[in-house]
Amino acid sequence: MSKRAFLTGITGQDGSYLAEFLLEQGYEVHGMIRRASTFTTGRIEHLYRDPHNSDARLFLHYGDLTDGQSLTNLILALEPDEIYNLGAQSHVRVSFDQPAYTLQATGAGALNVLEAARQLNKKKTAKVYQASSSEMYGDVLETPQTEKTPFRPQGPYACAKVYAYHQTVNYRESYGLFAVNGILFNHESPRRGETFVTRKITRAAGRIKLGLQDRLYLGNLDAKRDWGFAKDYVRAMWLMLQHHEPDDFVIATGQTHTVRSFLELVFAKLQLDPEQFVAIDPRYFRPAEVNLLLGSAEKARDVLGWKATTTLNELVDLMVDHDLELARQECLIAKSR
Ligand code: NAP
Ligand code: F7E
Repeated sequence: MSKRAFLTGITGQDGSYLAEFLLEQGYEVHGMIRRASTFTTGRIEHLYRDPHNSDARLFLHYGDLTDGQSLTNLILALEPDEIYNLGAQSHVRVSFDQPAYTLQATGAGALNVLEAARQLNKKKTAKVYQASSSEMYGDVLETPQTEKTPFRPQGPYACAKVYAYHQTVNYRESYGLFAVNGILFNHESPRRGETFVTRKITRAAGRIKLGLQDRLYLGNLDAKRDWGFAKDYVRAMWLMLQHHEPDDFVIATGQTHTVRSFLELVFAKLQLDPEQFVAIDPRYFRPAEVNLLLGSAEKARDVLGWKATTTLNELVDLMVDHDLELARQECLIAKSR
């Protein structure tokens, strides 16, 4: 019989790649989605099958991480083998505007998932993956950052993730739950949300190239990030739940680059000069900045056999090609009007 996975955040970047990966592995996949006034399932539409069709292996259910009761009901009814908690208010800048909501969704939401898994555990063992973040290292206390580096969070999002991290360890140690933290460094893709810096840059560059836009406003260009490819990273999530014992792992490329060098790489690929099109807007600065992230994924390599396989240059190619094509489609639509 095929294994059953339950995902929160299935409509997000990682949720879509993980659902795709799990379906390829033969899993039955259940995703929780939020009710919204517009469709939010664009990233998983290509995976969705008619639920009345007996071949269907992807099922969607309404719920919300802040609604612990409905989440518990769902998990108890579905009895999944694996639970991936990818749902979160995941935008760092937004978390400064909505700290309490971020705590509810990103911090307490994770507790709701763990508590539901603990209740299910009385009947059936479910393994839990918690989407922890390099953002927890904040004002970093050592470089590169490893599983042993202490956290020094720099904003509401990071504080909420640190809470969720510790609860995951707590449920593992107190109740024997198979619960793991994947401490993932930034990972990007053509499916990355358009308000995160990499995608904001590739999307704008494609539009500028085709004359659809003439300016790109950014914030701090000096911040350094360890950027990998989301598709590589969801495999690591799955590997953590296949390991014989629950443990926490850093997932990173081991390379770091400034936002400025990412910008220059993208613009150079399209023969554009950033000086001509890019301006700084202080609205994009954060009350506290995380200046440098650089991860060591040595433990994941040694224990799980995982390592990043996509270079930054290849990642930029994937994103630029995708967003140039998107801009071409915009041009065609504009012409046909
Ligand atoms: P994302 O694209 O922003 O997706 C977030 C997902 O969470 C969406 O499906 C969103 O649903 C859902 N969500 C938000 N609030 C929710 C709530 N209250 N209840 C239920 N679902 C809710 O994020 P991502 O990049 O895929 O990241 C996945 C997870 O990894 C997140 O927890 C993020 O914090 C964490 N993480 C990401 C990175 C990274 O570099 N990408 C690195 C480390 C950790 P809607 O579609 O309805 O908004
Ligand atoms: O910012 C700078 C900004 O928003 C990266 C989330 O997935 O990764 C992500 O968080 C850097 C920061 O990602 C703009 O100040 C400059 O230094 O793309 P970002 P993030 O904050 O690192 C971590 C690991 C997560 O867990 C999060 O969920 O870029 N920056 N100018 C800008 N950032 C944005 N968004 N927009 C700008 O215009």
